[in-house]
Amino acid sequence: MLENHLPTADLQAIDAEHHLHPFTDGDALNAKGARIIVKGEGVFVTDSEGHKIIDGMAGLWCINVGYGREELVDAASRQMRQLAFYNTFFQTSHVPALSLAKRLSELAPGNLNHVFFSGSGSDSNDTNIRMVRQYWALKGLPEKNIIIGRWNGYHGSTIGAGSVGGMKGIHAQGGLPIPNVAHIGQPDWWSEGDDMSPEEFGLARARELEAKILELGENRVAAFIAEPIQGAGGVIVPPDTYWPEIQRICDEYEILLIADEVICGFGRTGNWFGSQTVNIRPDLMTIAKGLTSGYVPMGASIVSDDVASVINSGGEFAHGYTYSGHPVAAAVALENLRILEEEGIIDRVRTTTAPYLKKKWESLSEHPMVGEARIAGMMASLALTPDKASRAKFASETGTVGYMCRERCFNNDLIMRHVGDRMIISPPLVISESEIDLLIDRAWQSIDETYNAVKSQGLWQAA
Ligand code: PXG
Repeated sequence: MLENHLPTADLQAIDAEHHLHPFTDGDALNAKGARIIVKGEGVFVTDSEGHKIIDGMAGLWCINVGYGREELVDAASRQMRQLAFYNTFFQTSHVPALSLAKRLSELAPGNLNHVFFSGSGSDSNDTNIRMVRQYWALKGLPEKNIIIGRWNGYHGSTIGAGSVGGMKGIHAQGGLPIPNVAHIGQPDWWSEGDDMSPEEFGLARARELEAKILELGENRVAAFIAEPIQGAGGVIVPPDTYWPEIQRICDEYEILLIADEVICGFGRTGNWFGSQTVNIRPDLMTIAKGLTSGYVPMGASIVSDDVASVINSGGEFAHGYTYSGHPVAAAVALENLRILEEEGIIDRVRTTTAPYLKKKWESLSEHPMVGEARIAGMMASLALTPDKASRAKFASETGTVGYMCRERCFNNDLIMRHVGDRMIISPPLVISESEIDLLIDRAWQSIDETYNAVKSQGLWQAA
């Protein structure tokens, strides 16, 4: 193999010396050494030792059109030559940003016709927090400022986004949550549904929103934020009863609905947006990741005619980012959207590859250690369990078995992540049927190796 880099050990030493990693136990990683990824092609990445790994996570839920797309490279370089940067603050605009805003308005459902650009999903959710509060303030209701999120929901890790998210580990560090944020339970039937049917549980969890609104007062609640299908929380696909009831409650109590589409957007669930898959009518949508297929950073909020007209009528909205609508990012996004559309990638996901993956993925539940196998389009999860019938958790600390499985996947050249003792995938949308077969073979082998290790290490015990 041709190498254009230092030996792995040297790269790891530099990384350990100077690079602080996100969401990482630094000392533990530095003792072990990071795996260094040097190349991406299609649905595969290659590490510095030459292992070709199938990327079951699409980078980080983002590389929807796959690695190595020359069209995106060309779009970026063309735009850099033409106009590498200009801002959109002081009464100026530029062709890539306005064109992308128009295109997103066409693609987004309903009356979502206005786009506020940012650099990431976290930024966009911070924008949303400020925008919904400003919306109600401009309508003369400044007290209607509480945002309700969900425990185990993920909306990013800035102070605002981390606050409306429901990850307790994030709240525990750095003085979160901000004031006027509340949380309700997640629709995770497998772990929390007890003796209810999934349908009953879906309704019960949706009605927690109503109860919370009544507890806080309708005049205090600005918005509800949720992912159509939770991603980072473990690919939690809600029961069918959940979303219709949430939509009813938002309508009835005049609560703005923020659909966080950072993962679900741009084809992940087999439609352009997860909101279409679960059939909801959000007032604001958060997007990032698949917007540019991760080639360059970009996020945005797509908001309704009503939200935009209220915000526009209120004088200056004192908010924005240097890179709001960055021309290079916008040019790449436009090209990425063209590829998704013209190659029929989302249609193929919906009609062909997602159904194929579903059949294969659900077959993994024949393994003795796999409880439920859940899937929506191209995002899927497995609950690992020592007892399927009772949906038992392992007696070991949560995540012990999941981590063992993740490590075995990595050794078997498959990137499959764990969230606690759930295994999750979210492959590039361009994955082919034969690549799905490879992914599933490696997943089964890794689960089986984990199972043998769990048994031999005395971990096959229910909590
Ligand atoms: N909303 C959702 C639904 C996300 O999944 C964000 C917002 C924040 O986006 P940025 O661009 O600020 O990271 C995300 C990000 C994981 C993992 O471990 C998931 C995300 C980010 C990092 C790790 O699954 N999602």
